Amino acid sequence: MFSIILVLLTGFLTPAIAKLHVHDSTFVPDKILRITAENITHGCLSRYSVLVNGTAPGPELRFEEGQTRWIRVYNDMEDMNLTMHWHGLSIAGYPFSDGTPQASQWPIPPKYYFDYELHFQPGQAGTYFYHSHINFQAVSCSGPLIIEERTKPPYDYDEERMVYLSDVFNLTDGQIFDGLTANPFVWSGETNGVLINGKGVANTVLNGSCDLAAIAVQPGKTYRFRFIGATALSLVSLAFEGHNLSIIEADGGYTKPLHTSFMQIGPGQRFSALLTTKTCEELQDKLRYWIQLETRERPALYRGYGVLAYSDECGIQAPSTQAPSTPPLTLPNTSLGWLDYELQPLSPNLFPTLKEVTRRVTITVQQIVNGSITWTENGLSWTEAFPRMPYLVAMYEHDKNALPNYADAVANGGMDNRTRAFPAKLGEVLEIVIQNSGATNGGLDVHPFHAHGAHIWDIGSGNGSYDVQANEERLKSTNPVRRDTTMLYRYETTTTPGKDSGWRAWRLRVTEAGVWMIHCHTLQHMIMGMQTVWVFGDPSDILKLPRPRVEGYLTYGGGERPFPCAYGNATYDPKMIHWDEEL
Ligand SMILES: *[C@@H]1O[C@H](CO)[C@@H](O)[C@H](O)[C@H]1NC(C)=O
Ligand SMILES: *[C@@H]1O[C@H](CO)[C@@H](O)[C@H](O)[C@H]1NC(C)=O
Ligand SMILES: *[C@@H]1O[C@H](CO)[C@@H](O)[C@H](O)[C@H]1NC(C)=O
Ligand SMILES: *[C@@H]1O[C@H](CO)[C@@H](O)[C@H](O)[C@H]1NC(C)=O
Ligand SMILES: *[C@@H]1O[C@H](CO)[C@@H](O)[C@H](O)[C@H]1NC(C)=O
Ligand SMILES: *[C@@H]1O[C@H](CO)[C@@H](O)[C@H](O)[C@H]1NC(C)=O
Ligand SMILES: *[C@@H]1O[C@H](CO)[C@@H](O)[C@H](O)[C@H]1NC(C)=O
Ligand SMILES: *[C@@H]1O[C@H](CO)[C@@H](O)[C@H](O)[C@H]1NC(C)=O
Ligand SMILES: *[C@@H]1O[C@H](CO)[C@@H](O)[C@H](O)[C@H]1NC(C)=O
Ligand SMILES: *[C@@H]1O[C@H](CO)[C@@H](O)[C@H](O)[C@H]1NC(C)=O
Ligand SMILES: *[C@@H]1O[C@H](CO)[C@@H](O)[C@H](O)[C@H]1NC(C)=O
Ligand SMILES: [Cu+2]
Repeated sequence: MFSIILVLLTGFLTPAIAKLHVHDSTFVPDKILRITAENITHGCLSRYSVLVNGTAPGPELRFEEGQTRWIRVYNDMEDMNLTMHWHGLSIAGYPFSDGTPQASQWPIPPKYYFDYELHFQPGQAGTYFYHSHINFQAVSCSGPLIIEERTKPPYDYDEERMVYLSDVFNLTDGQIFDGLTANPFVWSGETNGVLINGKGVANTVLNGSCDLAAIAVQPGKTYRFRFIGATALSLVSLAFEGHNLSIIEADGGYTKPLHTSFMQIGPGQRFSALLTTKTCEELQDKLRYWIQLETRERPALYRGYGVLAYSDECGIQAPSTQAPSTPPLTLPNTSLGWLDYELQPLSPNLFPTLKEVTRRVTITVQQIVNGSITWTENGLSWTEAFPRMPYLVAMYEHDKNALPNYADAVANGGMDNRTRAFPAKLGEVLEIVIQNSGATNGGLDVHPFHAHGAHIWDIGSGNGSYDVQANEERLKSTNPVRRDTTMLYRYETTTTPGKDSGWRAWRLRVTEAGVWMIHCHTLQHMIMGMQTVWVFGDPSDILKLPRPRVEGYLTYGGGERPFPCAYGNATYDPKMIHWDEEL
């Protein structure tokens, strides 16, 4: 009897552990990111911030679709956890790589590192970014992530340029987090400045002492501008003096060209647009054109600038950059429903029709003001502090208390209250309606909603309550695009408490098994509870490998443990699964 068990055990364990890869010095990650917390000057303001390789934004990462790559992320901080999320990428099949703390993985403890294995599915070429998913870290701990096509992009252009937008706050991440979660509640303060490519002026008058972003261009060329909304809070309206744009990509998907004179970019959104520069003749004697940006939907308006700087090959002398004394451009007020029902995919995208929809889930969001201030989704909040362990880990632990109950969830409009998770079966076609409603004090806000895991088909937005038939009429003769972050607007600034007041709707084919999040991308709102967790597929769909192979992923790092560990440190080489070999 004993020997049978021994044979069974060794027969089971030995090959299993042998198939783990030791990431010792012979393992060379494709990219390395080192995360520190340091004092840095952003836009003339000194602040203690979380940085990637010592800078904000962090270094650009560039990969090709079809590749599988390893990115090592070192948490060099003394006292803070870390995860890294690859915003917009669909990485089903690589279950512990999505970087959501307490959803798909344990955070990386201080002085540990984690090797993220990422696969860039064909068809995903486009503009993304990476950012920490912990507390307020993403205000500075982020950087561009570009996926290139293996062959040629579908549009011709000469070169690329980046417009990476980020916020600067006076208070530190820790002060902001503490205030937002305190009773009485303390607000973070408004943004102190929106930077372009890490440059700009925080809350002071422009006077040249603080560098503006200068984006160098040459006459007579076509540029692909990549816009990345890495702001924490700011919904940004932005335009180029004397130049229009043609949008060709939204959130990693190519679109038919759409002409526009301005951009409106919320936290988490990305776009590409073509910009054709003027010829020497058209330039006449002007080599510098303002890029003007303004925040929207906040009590204070921040206005900032960058410069589109032409080279002087036309024989004109470039003047020094003088701050405009009055704004050169008039940017539009919030354009409600910007691009909705208008933007079209470049190629057919299998849009799920209303007939195909198997279930509608409405998430009503509401702010509860009662000393503390929290955001609720169908009456409940979700933050990292809620689950005892990450949902993916709980599934391996067979922790019945942590597994969402599908029947309960369906009976309760989509959410299982006990685990506060939204489970769905593979093959379902969901219609997800995010419904804005008046706060307990009547307030309303705007929210950039972001979906992890798979791109959704955006079916628009509107005032009041969602009306299926009315929206179906509006969708006629449109071709919805796939997105991962779209805006829930407000159509008035206050209303009756609890009254439906604006909606955003999506359709989603549930194909990617895993634990994914859908949340507002305003970092303050996330900390205040505006997040949901979705579990796609049954445990048998999600748990592709049995224990003990995944054991190293199941405990928060550090300490002695009987099994190999997937998190490494200065004295311990992690033992990891190479998921690409298993699929
Ligand atoms: C980040 O810094 C590390 C060393 O500090 C370096 O090895 C790595 O290449 C840098 N990463 C990028 C993407 O530049
Ligand atoms: C950052 O600056 C603050 C305020 O000047 C100072 O108290 C703190 O010690 C500095 N921290 C580091 C890590 O240099
Ligand atoms: C880091 O994460 C672990 C696991 O979730 C948690 O127990 C711990 O309190 C966190 N540490 C900090 C400093 O937030
Ligand atoms: C940030 O601090 C500066 C300098 O003290 C102050 O002028 C500004 O009003 C502050 N901004 C915010 C949004 O709190
Ligand atoms: C301009 O910059 C100087 C040098 O940093 C600073 O002392 C001054 O206060 C700034 N002026 C304004 C109006 O912001
Ligand atoms: C930009 O487009 C607007 C119409 O959308 C047009 O009125 C304007 O002349 C265009 N400007 C340039 C520089 O092409
Ligand atoms: C924006 O809205 C304000 C207030 O309704 C109005 O006064 C202003 O003219 C509007 N600006 C533009 C550019 O439409
Ligand atoms: C305030 O509202 C939150 C969210 O509904 C709730 O958890 C908390 O108990 C309430 N606090 C008080 C003092 O009513
Ligand atoms: C789930 O929680 C919400 C909000 O607290 C409540 O309204 C609802 O009745 C609960 N549903 C179930 C099935 O417990
Ligand atoms: C949205 O609907 C409310 C209630 O019907 C109305 O008061 C408000 O003017 C509408 N807002 C817009 C922008 O249409
Ligand atoms: C490094 O990791 C190993 C395995 O988790 C752990 O036993 C050890 O205590 C860690 N060392 C340090 C310095 O944290
Ligand atoms: Cu929000």
